[in-house]
Amino acid sequence: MTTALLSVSDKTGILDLASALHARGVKLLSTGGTARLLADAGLPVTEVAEVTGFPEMLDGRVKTLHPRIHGGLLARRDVPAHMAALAEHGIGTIDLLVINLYPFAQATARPDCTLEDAIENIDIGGPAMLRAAAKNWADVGVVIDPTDYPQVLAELDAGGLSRATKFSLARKVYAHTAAYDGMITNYLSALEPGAEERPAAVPQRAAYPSVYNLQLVKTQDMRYGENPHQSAAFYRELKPAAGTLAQWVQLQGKELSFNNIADADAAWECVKTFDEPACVIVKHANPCGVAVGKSAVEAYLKALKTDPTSAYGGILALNRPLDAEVVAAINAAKQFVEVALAPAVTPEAREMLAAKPNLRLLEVPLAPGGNAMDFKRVGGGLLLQSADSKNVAPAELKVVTTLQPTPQQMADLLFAWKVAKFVKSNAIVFCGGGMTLGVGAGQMSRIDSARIARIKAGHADLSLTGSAVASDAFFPFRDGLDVVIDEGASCVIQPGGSMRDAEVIAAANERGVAMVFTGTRHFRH
Ligand code: 93A
Repeated sequence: MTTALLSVSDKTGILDLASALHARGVKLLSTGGTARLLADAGLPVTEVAEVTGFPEMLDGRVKTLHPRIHGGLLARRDVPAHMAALAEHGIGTIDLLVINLYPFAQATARPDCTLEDAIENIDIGGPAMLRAAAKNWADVGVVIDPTDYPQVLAELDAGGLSRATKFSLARKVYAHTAAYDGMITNYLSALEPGAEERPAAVPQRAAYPSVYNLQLVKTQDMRYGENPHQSAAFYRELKPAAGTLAQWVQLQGKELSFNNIADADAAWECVKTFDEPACVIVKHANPCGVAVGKSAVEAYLKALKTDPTSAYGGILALNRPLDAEVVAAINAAKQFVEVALAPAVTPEAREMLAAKPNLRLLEVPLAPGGNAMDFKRVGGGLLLQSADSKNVAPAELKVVTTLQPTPQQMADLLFAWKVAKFVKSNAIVFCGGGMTLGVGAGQMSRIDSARIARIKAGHADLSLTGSAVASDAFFPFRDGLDVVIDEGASCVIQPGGSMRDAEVIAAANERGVAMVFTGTRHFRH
């Protein structure tokens, strides 16, 4: 008979699994809390304490740490001496292990978590059993992820778990225990200095953000990285945050490349920030056209107008369903699209896009939220910061000039400000009528970004006269402001906060433009 040991902190779904195992003739072993739950539901269950001959002790710190458990997990069924040792000591094999660990992440996420709480939430016996079972993967199925329950049951019905399944379950285990120990390490090293000297029952705060929730699984090897001589893979978070790109479903097209994913992310993060129908076209990590409209197609046509040359081969994101009208507009414009992504693609649009087998088409669930953390690799280390999820609130806006922006100008300024956040610094973005008119990105000088934005508007036959302009960071001198006004800006939005704000405000007043401060900077590197 197959024996399963079930020991779970999060008991969601465990009763269903236990009943299903019982119905298939599997003998159930379990630790205290889990055993009680199964027994209360009328399932026959043997407590681990009965097997070990020891009660759970030391407040539960020692439950399963015993040769009668670890022998049953670690004995190789194909080594006669192992089986003889089990027989000699009256130890039964354990063939299936279902575990989820003490909730260390949830416990330490609570603001009132003390060092003592954190320490008591470090699971010892669970990881020991997991590592034992995963080491003996050929003989023991080991399950940590409830989404694997159905497959395990199906394979049991078909005669037993396959080697491939057991191996893949074991691989998941080591990723899991490594991440679990990693989050303990991160928690302890992020504590404020001297935490060990304070009473353990005093809530402890992290001195800096911790990466401890990051659990990654490799989902895709790529043909190459940013360049063909680089190798690359995509690692997806085990639980990506709502609204993030990683939840994409690819409907058609070639495999996504490294640059496709990076650019799709930039486009998605930007398009998500708009409530009204919006379209963002990205090239090399920068938006080369952003627009809002009454419909997806209107937004697309406006976004394309900003810089049709750069848009060729770009990544196109919509925050509304991609429909037949948008596809017809793409076809009419003869725009070559590398990747298109939207919360949904209508059946007509899918049919039309099937004629473009190279176009990678993605559906990404649109939901509020996003990444909590942002990372940047540097030589020998990792820079970690909370994500730039700040959206300026109306109360934070300060008109600093004698001239007040009109409601239309204010709408254009806020649109430009949203876009500037997604343009590499130094960012200068000219907008008007719900679309970008010129985007100057990634220059070492703000003045050059302004000039480039003007040049781009010229190429697209767009006039900057009367436009609204956003600058991702303050103007350190009046010269940058003078350039954008020379190019045609009638109103400006910027963080403010320069030593020479007075000089810059005086310049705006002198030249008769309205200027708004946001108090927030949006550098993006
Ligand atoms: O305190 S422990 O590290 N010592 C153990 O021997 C042990 N064995 C299983 N924690 C241990 N567990 C964990 O108990 C499991 O990983 C699981 O998270 C939890 C289930 O306990 P219960 O069934 O009593 O609710």
